[in-house]
Amino acid sequence: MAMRTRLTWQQEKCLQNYLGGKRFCLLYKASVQKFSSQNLLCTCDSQGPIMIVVYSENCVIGLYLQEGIRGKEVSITAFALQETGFSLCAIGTDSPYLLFLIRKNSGLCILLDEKTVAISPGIRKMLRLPDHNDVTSIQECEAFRCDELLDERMTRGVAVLHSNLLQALRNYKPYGDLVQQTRILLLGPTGAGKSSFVNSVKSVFRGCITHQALVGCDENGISDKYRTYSIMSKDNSGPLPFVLCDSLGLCENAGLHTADVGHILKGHTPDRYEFDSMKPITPKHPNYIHDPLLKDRIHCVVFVFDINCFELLSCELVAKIKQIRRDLIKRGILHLALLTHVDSLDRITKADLIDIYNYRPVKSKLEVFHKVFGFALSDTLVVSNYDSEWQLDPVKDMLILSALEEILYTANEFLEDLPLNK
Ligand SMILES: Nc1nc2c(ncn2[C@@H]2O[C@H](COP(=O)(O)OP(=O)(O)OP(=O)(O)O)[C@@H](O)[C@H]2O)c(=O)[nH]1
Ligand SMILES: [Mg+2]
Repeated sequence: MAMRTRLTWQQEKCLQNYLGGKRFCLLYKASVQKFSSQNLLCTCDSQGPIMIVVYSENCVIGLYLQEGIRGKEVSITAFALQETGFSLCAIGTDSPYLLFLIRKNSGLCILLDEKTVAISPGIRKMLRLPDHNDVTSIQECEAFRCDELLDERMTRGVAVLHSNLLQALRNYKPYGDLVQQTRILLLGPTGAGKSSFVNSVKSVFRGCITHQALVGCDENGISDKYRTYSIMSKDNSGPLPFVLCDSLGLCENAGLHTADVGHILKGHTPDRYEFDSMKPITPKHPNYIHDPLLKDRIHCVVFVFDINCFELLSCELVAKIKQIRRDLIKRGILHLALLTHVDSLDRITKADLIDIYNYRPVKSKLEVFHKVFGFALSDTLVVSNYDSEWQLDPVKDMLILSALEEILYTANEFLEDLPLNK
């Protein structure tokens, strides 16, 4: 029967993060392989980095041995997981074998055969453990091999996917050559990451980080103009066949006017139009596009939300967004949702980003999002925008490109579905 760890999912995630992106493979479990130091040491010998975890009634105490269990001295880090949090302390170098023997002046000693762990007052203090007893009884002990979360095979897989996506998007063409560029409108609450998504897409195609669209934090919103962004490909072969349209954020009372959304959708709003939250654009505006063509219209709308904050939006704003969505449905305009800031989810690691749609907290966020806004799970995309990075990251790129691929194919479905006489 396969052994299962006693670590909870949260504890495992916490350790993964604190120990620098590790994946744990359970090698030894005292209740299965006997409470025997000999058994533990034989099982873990020469296996690479090792984590030993002992479970007592009140807390989980552990040791991390970066150089693993071998015949020579290795550096040892102790940690404690308690309800109040995580604490870590380096306890110096020692032979891993000596950790299991009683010694004078030793800081920490696991007496597995006696089912006890002895911890000196100094180390107890650093680990923020209660100091009423130096010896703690052990209920269970487990030892894990610590593998890199992003191993070579995964990194290679990401690189292949990344280059396939980039190629697919470079070959993308608007359906039936009806337009030269499909137009994607980004709508969403202030600070959701609309302009950052524009920058992220630009960065991926350009091959370096760019900050063309202004981003930042301001409760009144950063973007105040309607901006349409073409994306240049790295080889200077001209603009890519899609345009990202960035807008003023949606707010309860101020922000983008609902009537302005209608004007943008129909193609009346010119690039760089300065929004007025109180007054939507009128045909009297000098740059108003009076007879918009199919190329001026919006072919797909993307509602952008911060994955950490959509549950905190006011009822008024949720109602406003739902109203815009109903309007889109009435007009037959296809739309998707894009959840940003996924990198800021508690305890998320780079490896979780690779398989983000199967990452447990994201799955539950998507279900809540579906309940609040009614988007189908398959119409809800997840990205981590470039925020403060200076270098591209293949994993982030992969998420941005897969979201973009979905968006562009949705725009093509809209074009394909247009009545022929239009
Ligand atoms: N960590 C992280 N930060 C992000 C992400 N997307 C955006 N940000 C940050 O969130 C803040 C708001 O992002 P913007 O792109 O300006 O948001 P916006 O939707 O354009 O906001 P307005 O123009 O004000 O409506 C900025 O500080 C960004 O750097 C993301 O995916 N992850
Ligand atoms: Mg913006």
